Amino acid sequence: MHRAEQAAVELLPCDGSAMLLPNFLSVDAADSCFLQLLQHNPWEQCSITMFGKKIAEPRLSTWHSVDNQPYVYSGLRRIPAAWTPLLSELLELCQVESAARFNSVLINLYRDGRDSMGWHADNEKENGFEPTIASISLGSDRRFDLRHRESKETIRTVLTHGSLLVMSGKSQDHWLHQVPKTKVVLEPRINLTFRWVHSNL
Ligand SMILES: O=C(O)CCC(=O)C(=O)O
Ligand SMILES: [Mn+2]
Repeated sequence: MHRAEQAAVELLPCDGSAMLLPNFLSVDAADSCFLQLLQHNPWEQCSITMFGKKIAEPRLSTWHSVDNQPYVYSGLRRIPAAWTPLLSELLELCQVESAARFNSVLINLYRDGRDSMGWHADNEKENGFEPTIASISLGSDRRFDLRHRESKETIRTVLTHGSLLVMSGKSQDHWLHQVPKTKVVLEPRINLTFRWVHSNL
C-alpha cells in the first residue's frame, strides 16, 4: 500500500501525546480501504448497558483481533469479526509509524453526522498502562476534540480521509476525546483504532 508524504503535528500541549499525520495514506489507498470496509465489513449496531438500561450506540462497529480473542468493555462482550489481509496491512503500517505493537482493532462506521462518539478515554485496564492507540480515518471529515480532565483545556481538530492519529503516553489518563454530532456531515466516515489489548476474560 502506497504511503503519502509525512508531516506530523503534536496536538497536545502537555500530559501525553496525540500526533496527527494528515496524509498517512495516499488518497488512492484511503479510497480503496474505505470502499472495501464500507461494503464488506460485517457492521453491527451494539447496545451498551448504562444504569441498567440498554442503549444502542449511535454508530455501527466491529471488533477484530489477530488471535480472535473476545473483548469486554462497558459490559459488552464482543465476539471478534474476521481478521483480513487488509487489516494486517493497516496494522503493519501503524506499527511502523508509531513504533508500538497492536493485536486488535475496533472499527467504527459513522453513517452521517447524526452518528457520534461521546467524551471518553481509552483507559480501560485491558488497554494496559499508558496505551498507544493508532487511529486511521477514512471517508468524510469529522471534528475530533480532546479535553483535559482537570484544566478543561479543549483542542479541536478535524480528522481527514487517510489521516493517522497516534495517542500515547499519559494522554488517556489526562485527556478525554469525542467525535461530536454535526448537522453538516451527510456522508459516512470509517475509523479504525488499533490497540494492544490484554486478555480480560
Ligand atoms: O472515531 C474516532 O475518531 C474515535 C474513535 C474512538 O475514540 C474509539 O474507538 O475509542
Ligand atoms: Mn477512543
